[in-house]
Amino acid sequence: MREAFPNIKKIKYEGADSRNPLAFKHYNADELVEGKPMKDHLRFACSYWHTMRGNGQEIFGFPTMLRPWEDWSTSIEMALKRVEVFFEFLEKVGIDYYCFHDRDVSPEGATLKESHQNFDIIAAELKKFQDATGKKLLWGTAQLFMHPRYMHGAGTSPNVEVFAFAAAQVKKAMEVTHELGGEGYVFWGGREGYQSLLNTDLKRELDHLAQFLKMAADYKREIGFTGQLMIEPKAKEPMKHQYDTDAATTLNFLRQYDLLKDYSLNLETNHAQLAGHTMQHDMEVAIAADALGSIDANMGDWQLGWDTDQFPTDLYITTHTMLGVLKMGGFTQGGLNFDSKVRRESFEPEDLFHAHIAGMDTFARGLKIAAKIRKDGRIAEFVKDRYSSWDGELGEKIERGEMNFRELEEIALEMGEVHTYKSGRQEYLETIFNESI
Ligand code: XLS
Ligand code: NI
Ligand code: NI
Repeated sequence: MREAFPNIKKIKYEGADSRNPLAFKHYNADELVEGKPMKDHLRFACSYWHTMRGNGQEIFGFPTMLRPWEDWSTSIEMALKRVEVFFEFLEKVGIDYYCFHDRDVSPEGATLKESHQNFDIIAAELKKFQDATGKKLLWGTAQLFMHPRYMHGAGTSPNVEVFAFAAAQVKKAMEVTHELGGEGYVFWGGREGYQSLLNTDLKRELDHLAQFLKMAADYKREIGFTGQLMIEPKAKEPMKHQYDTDAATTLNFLRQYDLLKDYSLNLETNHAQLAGHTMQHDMEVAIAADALGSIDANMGDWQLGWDTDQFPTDLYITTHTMLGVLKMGGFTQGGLNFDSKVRRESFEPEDLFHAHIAGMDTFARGLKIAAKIRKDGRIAEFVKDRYSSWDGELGEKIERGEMNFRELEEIALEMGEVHTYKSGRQEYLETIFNESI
């Protein structure tokens, strides 16, 4: 096949002074940060759905994307051709990992059996290109939200036949992810929620979802798949309410059903924002529970209440994100998956490169700034000092669970009043943060 991006060569690092739009200014894959190459800190992944299947269509407008290799059909031939284009893209942009849904890469057939067969053909092609290029699968997933059969949910459907169908689809997607050496498997419950509580048995739906996830974890063990299983929280859209609302809600669900041993979280920046949080907040919550598996890197727009999936170009967000990643000691099987799409006005093939370069450079800077803040140490030192009263005998005894209310009352009566207060110094800390940028 003729190259899909004939005018674009492999993107190189040229440094901050470069004016070449098709070069990295900050992402220098092998440059060491805190003793580790940037590419191993960041572990970028490209999402097949946005990059290969996004056509720019939205509710008020027809497709806008110019994709010379596309016939926009659902034929197997087209699906095979897309794989080739995708790997050319990965090679040229210098991204080592990718993520997919079963139905992004291969067309749905007339029956489940036919869908499985289509998927096998494409999986073999993906394997061939992985072997030839050394590119790897970060995670796979099953698309359980587009087809009308899932209108009422998949694992939470009121229709048991749909539940069975969804289980079969996940089983197959997990097998293929395993065959392709995937490092993870994600559950994003786009339809696992409700539009109205008038027609919903919430308790029963949550019980079913837990059963679904339990069977998935059992099957993972059965086939010897060693990738991590992850839930991707999202508050809403397409449903009015989604059960995996945010990190804290999802962790509570996993704990309640004893699933925390098998599942971690795949957090998405835009989803944290939809829940009314920052990504930094959801990351802190997940890290505190030792359950941050991977990240869908993008960003939303604070003026809009939906999942705009923009490429992450906000330095504050990428810096906070990388501070969290460094704090937890880096990814193991996770990475930064660009669950991001070009704006429908950015319709040329070349825009796919500009968008990924923008996201990669912004994350590279976020990483360097985060490392600088850590090296500077003033913020960490401040936080440590803020809690220093707990480092004395009283604090240690309380933390060890060796005190009771009666004893504390005695101490408080003796004190008469609290006399030592320290400022929170928020503005001072924000200035240190800004100095590092
Ligand atoms: C949608 C989700 C989806 C998941 C994978 O909002 O982000 O793309 O990442 O199903
Ligand atoms: Ni996502
Ligand atoms: Ni999303």
